[in-house]
Amino acid sequence: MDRFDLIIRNGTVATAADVFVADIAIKDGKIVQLGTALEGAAREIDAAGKYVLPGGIDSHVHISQPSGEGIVMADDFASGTLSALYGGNTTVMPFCLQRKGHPLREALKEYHALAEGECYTDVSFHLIVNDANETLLGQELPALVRDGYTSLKVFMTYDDLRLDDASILKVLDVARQTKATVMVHCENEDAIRYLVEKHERSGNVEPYAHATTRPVAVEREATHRALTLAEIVDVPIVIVHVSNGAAMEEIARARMRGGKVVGETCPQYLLLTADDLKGMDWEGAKLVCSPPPRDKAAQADCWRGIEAGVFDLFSSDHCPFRYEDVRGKRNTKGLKSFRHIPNGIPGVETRQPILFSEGVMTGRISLPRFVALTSTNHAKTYGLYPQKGTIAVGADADIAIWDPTIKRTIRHSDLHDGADYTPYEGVTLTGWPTTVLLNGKIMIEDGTLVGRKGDGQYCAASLANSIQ
Ligand code: DUC
Ligand code: ZN
Ligand code: ZN
Repeated sequence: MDRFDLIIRNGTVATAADVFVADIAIKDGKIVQLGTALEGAAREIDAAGKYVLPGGIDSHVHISQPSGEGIVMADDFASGTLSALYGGNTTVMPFCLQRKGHPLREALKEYHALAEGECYTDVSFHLIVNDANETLLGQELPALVRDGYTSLKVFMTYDDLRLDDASILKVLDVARQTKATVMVHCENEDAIRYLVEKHERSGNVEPYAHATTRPVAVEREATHRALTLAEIVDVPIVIVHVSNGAAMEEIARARMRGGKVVGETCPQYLLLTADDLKGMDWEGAKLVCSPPPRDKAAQADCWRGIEAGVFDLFSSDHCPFRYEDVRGKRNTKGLKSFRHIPNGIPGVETRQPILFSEGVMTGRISLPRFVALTSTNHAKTYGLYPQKGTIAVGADADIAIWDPTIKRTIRHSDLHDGADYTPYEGVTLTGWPTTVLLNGKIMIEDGTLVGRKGDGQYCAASLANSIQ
């Protein structure tokens, strides 16, 4: 009888703290020993010359989320998690959306049913609070937090999703009492609506108008307001998908006042600009997401935020819609206005390779900082650490082995999501994950899928590791 199920030998192991050469021994899905010249496994993987990293955790993805009327998200749990796996991820965190007037438990039951037996990575759920009624706030949310749903998102934009400030204050208050983590989408809906109506009146309805009707000022103001509300309630807050330097400054200022703020940015704010939404007939719709990409200066600011620690999380905000599909980006409700283009772009598979190539390989960030931004901080922020997000004795054996020498050009035909395009077509990156283990099981081996649908499981979050 072998002592171990598997040894990963001689890899360069990186955690959020250290880089060291070691063997990793795995037994019953867990990491059980780190050392040199370990022996006694049924199987071995030679990782010499490779980086051995904690599996990526993408804590901001949208899968099978009900969208507007006639609109269908391009990924279900099978395609979304398969794409994530190929991108070196072992856990993703999608959002379970409350329907107005309905309990969250009802949506959760349906969401679990969609995920059950379908996943290639582990999953843990955030909640979206869409109807902050007394029953939800007083009874349902506290019980859900106890049951492992410890994070929730609120929106300051979108007519059918936004909460007003009074409701956000109530949600933050429940979060303070229950130690739940609140994520906020910061854009000022009234200002956006004013600009949208003005644009439409003047016949300015092309996809590029999506960017000009959601300028930096609407994000900056809402970011400031969300941070202020959290300060008043005295509770930590996560500002998601930050796109520019002005919103970053708000985060930095709130921290200087003593606020506990987690900042998140995404690949689109490093690689795309608003100009990419211009021209090409309706093709700009492919890049419509909110907040929109900005300009080169904002890209440089976001890089600075990644390097200097304004951002703790680098997530994809994978929110895929097909382009050649009236249920996707071509949905204009017969009016041909940017206003009806579903917001969101795919990116769960390319998130880590983009930051690895553009961040680590260029020397902008260290390997431990990469691990922190793509895995460890996600587990710590959302109650999955140290079971997930690190390479340590006792942790789940969720591991991605990266070959830093592979140079590959992104083509959507090589990706595994359910969309029909990638915003990053033609971008060449150096360094890709080649082998991925989930709970000790080899899922992808040298680029080939060997794991099965259903190998990924649901993981409840734990308040024991909450950021509060
Ligand atoms: N917010 C997100 O977080 N994702 C996609 C669309 C949106 O508005
Ligand atoms: Zn959002
Ligand atoms: Zn999102």
